[in-house]
Amino acid sequence: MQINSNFDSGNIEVIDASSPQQVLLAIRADLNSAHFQWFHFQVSGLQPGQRYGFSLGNAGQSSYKNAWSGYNAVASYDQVNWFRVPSRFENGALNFDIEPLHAQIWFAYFEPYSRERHALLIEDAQRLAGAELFACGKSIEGRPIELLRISRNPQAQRKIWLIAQQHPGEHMAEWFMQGVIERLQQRDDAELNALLEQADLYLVPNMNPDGAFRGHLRTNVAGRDLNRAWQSASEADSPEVYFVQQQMRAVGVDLFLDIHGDEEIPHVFAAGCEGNPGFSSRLAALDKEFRDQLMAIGAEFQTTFGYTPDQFGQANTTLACNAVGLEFDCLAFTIEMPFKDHDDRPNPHTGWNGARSMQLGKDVLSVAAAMVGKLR
Ligand code: GEM
Ligand code: ZN
Repeated sequence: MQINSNFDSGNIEVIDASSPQQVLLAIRADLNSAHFQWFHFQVSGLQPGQRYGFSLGNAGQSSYKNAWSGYNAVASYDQVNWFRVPSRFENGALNFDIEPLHAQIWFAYFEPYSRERHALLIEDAQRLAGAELFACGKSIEGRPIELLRISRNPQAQRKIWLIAQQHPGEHMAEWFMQGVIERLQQRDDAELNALLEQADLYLVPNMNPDGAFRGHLRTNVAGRDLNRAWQSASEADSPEVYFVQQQMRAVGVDLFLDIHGDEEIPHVFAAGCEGNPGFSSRLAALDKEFRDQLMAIGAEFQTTFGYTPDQFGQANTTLACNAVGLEFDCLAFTIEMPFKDHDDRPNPHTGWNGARSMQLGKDVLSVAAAMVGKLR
């Protein structure tokens, strides 16, 4: 049996693989950071039908150690079809067993979104969705931070921004963006065409390519949490945020969505910028309407569970949602998808996954279309 994680978004360290029924593993921390939770590794040389047991022994010291209860690991024999493997968090370790159907299998914290798939997405956006590569920043390790613009009407007044995967382990975020870009390829979509009559879309499908490639959970390679860098971004240690902020200031923002994943809460939800000092009754009404509209169209979304709303004036403005909402006096959300499942409509076989993330991206465009005329 061989265990490998030396690949795009791979993360595992083998502690002791001498016993196939109790393979002892550990998750590696993000570079220059203590954060860890994301794992992704390949096991080959398996005997189909024999039972194998895997134990992530340091799960209890991970960034969100309470998130392992109720969590089931994802697995795939082909890296396309991913399914959940019953997992147990016990004695500080995440344990799961399998009697594999094939000689090799991949395990991950969530359905991975690869750099190869990202490159294809950027290509399809330009070739099939009419996007232009409006600008391109660079991560610390020199990977591109693509800013795509979809502009179908030169007179369009509104600027709608979506950025994704500031936290590199939250792979559901770029799946969401693939849903957005797939829908933009539909030219007979009346709702979408109405949106694009009034607004240009600015999309950053992946804010943290270095962290995604390295199998990080939370930070870039300088160890910075990009979603705490929006008041102090620098070209040295957070060029990813620095670049996007520059572009936002040049273009303007009328609606901002920051796409994330959440380790603990088994539901899809949104966090707004209600704690901002400038959070007016206008923005409060738009915030409520956005949520109500997303529920009304039957999206996998809910408003019962989520983060505790910030008290007025208590927002942490180092976060993108709050920083952008404040600076541009605009409607702004952090959109959160679960690493577990959306328990309002559970799917025990897959849990929350890439396809459901994509559908949410498509649904959010419908709400943007319904609200574009009210953003200012
Ligand atoms: C979260 S955003 C946290 C927002 N909290 C409140 N109370 N609004 C983060 O960056 O910690 C997003 C995420 O990591 O998914
Ligand atoms: Zn996040």
